[in-house]
Parts: sequence; structure tokens; C-alpha cells
Amino acid sequence: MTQPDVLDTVQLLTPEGTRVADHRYDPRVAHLDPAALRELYADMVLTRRFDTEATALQRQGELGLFTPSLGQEGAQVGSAHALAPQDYVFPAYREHGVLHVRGLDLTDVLKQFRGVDHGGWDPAEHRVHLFTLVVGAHPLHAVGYAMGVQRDGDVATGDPNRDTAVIAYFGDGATSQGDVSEALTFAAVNQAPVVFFVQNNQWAISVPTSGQTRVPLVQRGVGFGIPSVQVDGNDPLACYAVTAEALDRARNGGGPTFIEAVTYRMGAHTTSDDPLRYRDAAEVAAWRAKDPIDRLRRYLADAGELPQQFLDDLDARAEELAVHVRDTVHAMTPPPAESMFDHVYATPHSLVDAERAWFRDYESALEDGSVR
Ligand SMILES: Cc1ncc(C[n+]2csc(CCOP(=O)(O)OP(=O)(O)O)c2C)c(N)n1
Repeated sequence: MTQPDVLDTVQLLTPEGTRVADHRYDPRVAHLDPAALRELYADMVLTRRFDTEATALQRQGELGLFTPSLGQEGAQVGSAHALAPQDYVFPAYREHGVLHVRGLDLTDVLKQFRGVDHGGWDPAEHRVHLFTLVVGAHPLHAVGYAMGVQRDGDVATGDPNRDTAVIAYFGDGATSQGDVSEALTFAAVNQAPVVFFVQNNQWAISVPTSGQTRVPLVQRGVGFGIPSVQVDGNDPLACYAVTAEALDRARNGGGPTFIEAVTYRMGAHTTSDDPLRYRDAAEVAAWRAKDPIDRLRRYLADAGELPQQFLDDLDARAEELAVHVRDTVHAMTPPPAESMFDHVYATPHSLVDAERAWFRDYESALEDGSVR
């Protein structure tokens, strides 16, 4: 195992869309032909369209809250493209690009934000765990899951369809949580097949990354004895390459990797937040010039690999997604209140049964007017 220079940020595409040669990571992207790169581009564009629609729906009062991923599409879509079907994902709460690449219907995400479901999807179906809003909690869950994978013998068998990695997405703010340090410790000492993918989007609500750390975040991983790499998080190609390497290492029994993807949250923290109160327009403008979607578009266009027909089809796909998002959200209705008892435990439980029975009695008493 060679430890790359952690301060040497991996970049394969400049903001202008120029390809940068990198002998360590070029082989990781060599198989991505123009068609594959166009799909990467399309996934980022569709993720952004979803984001725009969901933000508008919240403004129209159709959602209680939304967590925009605007600006982080390169980190999310690039890294998710490196996942194998059997890998398992633990997202935080704004990884819409990852979910999209995993094949989820993104309207499932909005069930929770509309308050009609506690989760929104079946984690087993796409091997994507539910969103975790408790900051920094799920890296520990990911490590526990990865240790289970290890004990099931699904690591380093040499079978590419069996060997499994786990990836946990979290933010710069989350790295200050004790749970994350515990997760890094357990992952390192057990050589768990897990990738910690930190999107350093520069802000934890109104607290800048300088309020979380005196050293580049990537060095956190090094301190735990975990191979660590910093990547340009607005470069989808570089994010793909470093994640592919890290996932391979995990699947092959090489243990965890810590990735710091340096990116920027271009929108609000959530729709309840007003970023104008704590950050400069100049800062936002500087990052807008490094937009991940623009850079892959420039690269493909300069190579003559972005035909007008593809762009027209993509516009149509984005419009179709937008209509689907609006129509599906408008049609979401609250579930029966009793469904709150459904997923407390995986198997029947006497206490939950008793509470459900009490609740039924209470509801019928409300209906017949014996209680008010
Ligand atoms: C344990 C816990 N503490 C505080 C909060 C409130 N909170 C929600 S998001 C957030 C900031 C997280 O920032 P970061 O980890 O950088 O992720 P980002 O939101 O930027 O993607 C905080 C403090 C929470 N949800 N959970």
C-alpha cells in the first residue's frame, strides 16, 4: 500500500475543462469513453434539475423542508459511478446525486420532506441506507455494517461480483463529532471495507470549515492510520477515480480509505436557511466559476463529443423528471397514523402491539366522541 501525498489534491479536469495528466489516476478513468462521460454529465444535470424542482416545491409549501445538493453534483455523481451493485451506501441527507445514480426514484426522498413517510425507500432494494439527519451518526453504522460484510466473508474472495465495499458520505461539520472519530478508529483497527467520503462543502450551516479544524481535513484520516486522499470535489472525473481506487482497496481486503472532496454548497444549507447572512457573494461567485457541470460540459464540448441531439434529449429527460417530481409530490397523501408502529422493529413486539391497540382505541373513542 502506497500512501499518496495527502496534500497533493487530485484533479483530472481543470475548471476550464482541460484534462490534467496524472499517472496515479489516469488508468482509473481510461475505460470511460465519451458515451460513459456523457452519462456522467447527464446524471449531474438531472440531479440539479431535481434539486431545482424540490426547492421550488418547498417554496410553494408542498414540502416542509429540503436539503439542496446544488454544487456538489460532481462529488456525488462522480463517486457513485464507481460503486458496484453489491456495495452498500450510507448517505447523510443531501446525497441526491448518489441516490439518482443508484437508481432510486428521487421522489422517494421527498416523502420524508413532505412528512408522509419516516424514510422513503427500502434500503435493501438499492443498497442505500435511509438518510441520517443526526450529524455524524451513520459513519459508525457504516463501519459496523462493513465489519459484518467482513465477517460474512464477502471481502477479498477474488470474485468481483461478491467482494463488497461500504461507503459513508458526510460533511466537514460531521468530522467534529465524536462518533466520526470512533468510526475511524474501529475502521482502522479492524481494516473494515469502508470508504469515508467527506464532502468538504466549506460550511456546516453558518460555521466555516476553519471552525472545525486547524489542518486540512484529509489529515484526519492519516492520523488514524487510514490511507487518505484529497480530491477536487468539483471534478467528477477525479472523484470517480479516487473513489474507484478506494472501493477496490476495500473490496480486496485493503481496509478503509478517507477521501476529502473539496467542494462547495452553492445553495442554502436547507430551505430554512439564509446563507446571505453569513457568506460573501464574492465567495459564491468564485466557486460558481468552478461548477462541476460546466467543467465536464466544456471538456466534452472541446473534444467534439457533445452532439446537439444528446443535449436536446437531455433537456427532454430533465423536463420529464421535473413533471414527474411535481406530479408525484402533489399526489402524496398522509399515511394512516397507525403506520407509525409499522417499522419500529423488524419482527412483532408485544410492547409495540400494546401501543398500537391503545392507539386504535383512542382513535375510535375520538370518532365516537367519548374523548375529545
Ligand atoms: C447531532 C446533531 N447535531 C446538530 C445537528 C444540527 N445540524 C444539522 S446539519 C448541521 C451541519 C452539518 O454540516 P456538515 O457535516 O458540514 O454537512 P453539510 O450540511 O454541510 O452537508 C448541523 C449542525 C444535527 N442534525 N445533529
